[in-house]
Amino acid sequence: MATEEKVADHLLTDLHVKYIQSLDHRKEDLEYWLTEHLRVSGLYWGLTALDLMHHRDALPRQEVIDYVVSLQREDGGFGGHLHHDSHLLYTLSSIQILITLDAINAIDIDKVITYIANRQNTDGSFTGDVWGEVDSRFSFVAVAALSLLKRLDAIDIPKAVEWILQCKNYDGGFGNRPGSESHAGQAYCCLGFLAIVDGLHYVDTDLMAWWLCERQLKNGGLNGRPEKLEDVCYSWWVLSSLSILGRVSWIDKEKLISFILSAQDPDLGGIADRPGDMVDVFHTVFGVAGLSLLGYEGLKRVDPVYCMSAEVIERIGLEPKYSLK
Ligand code: GRG
Repeated sequence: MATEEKVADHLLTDLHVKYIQSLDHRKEDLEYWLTEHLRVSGLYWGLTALDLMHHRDALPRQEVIDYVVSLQREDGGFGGHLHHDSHLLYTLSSIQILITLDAINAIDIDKVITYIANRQNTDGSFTGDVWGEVDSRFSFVAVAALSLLKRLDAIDIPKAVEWILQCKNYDGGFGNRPGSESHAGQAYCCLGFLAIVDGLHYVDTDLMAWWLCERQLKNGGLNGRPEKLEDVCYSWWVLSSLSILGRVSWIDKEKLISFILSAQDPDLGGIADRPGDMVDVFHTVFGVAGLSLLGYEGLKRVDPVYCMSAEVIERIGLEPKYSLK
């Protein structure tokens, strides 16, 4: 846990690498078992943080590939861990890991495309799994995964756009369903979705960027919606959205950098939601990715839509379709 007395003023890369490497060996921690259902997303967060810090090889490549391949189910989707049911969230994480490791051909790609396409409803929305929860997160996840696999043709894009636009609110933000409150996590999903399908012209850029930059609090941290606490993960959800809109300059970068750095554990590595709290790999990746968007020295450039290193996105030949100002 970070202490108030000891606050790091730079990114503790070596400690973060060791912290991420240690995560698969913490079987005595209750948290290890409580997070089993999202293990593959944890792996994607850890690998992405390592990649951005130039340490992609700090995890055993072949072991990671074999594990991810073993998660593909008969329906073509991926579960969060061995023998878990398929879900779109874990399907995207699996694809992101395999593409980062240049091993996407290790899986049955046609089957995964069928799984994703089957998640689309007739109104254009997507369910996360066969049980039917609908959320704008799942629309983003579907198009992100299909575009990484170059198979956007597998779904009805105009219908998907029509549904996402119903999630847009009068304040410029987006909710998780039509009529739901604007939230920064959904801003990222809906903007990322629109960037991928060439639909950013549907957004009132200045109105939305204003709502997003109002998320910065006096201590430099960002919150996810009005009257809420700051949290390091919004350094990603808010900043990636501002980056897609070309408006990162609308927030105070130095104050945000200091806030993220102050949430590091100066002894054991990892980044927490806010200074003094316990670290976890979710806040570690989104802290590091946020710093990358802020141009923090020594980090690889992150792609603001896919949350993977820009180098990987370029390697697979995807053109950035958003402003990177
Ligand atoms: C490829 C990076 C990537 C993501 C995949 C799953 C997903 C797509 C996006 C999630 C977007 C989202 C909804 C993020 C918010 C996560 C979060 C911290 C939710 C907490 O919500 P509340 O209501 O917190 O508990 P607040 O801060 O509003 O009090």
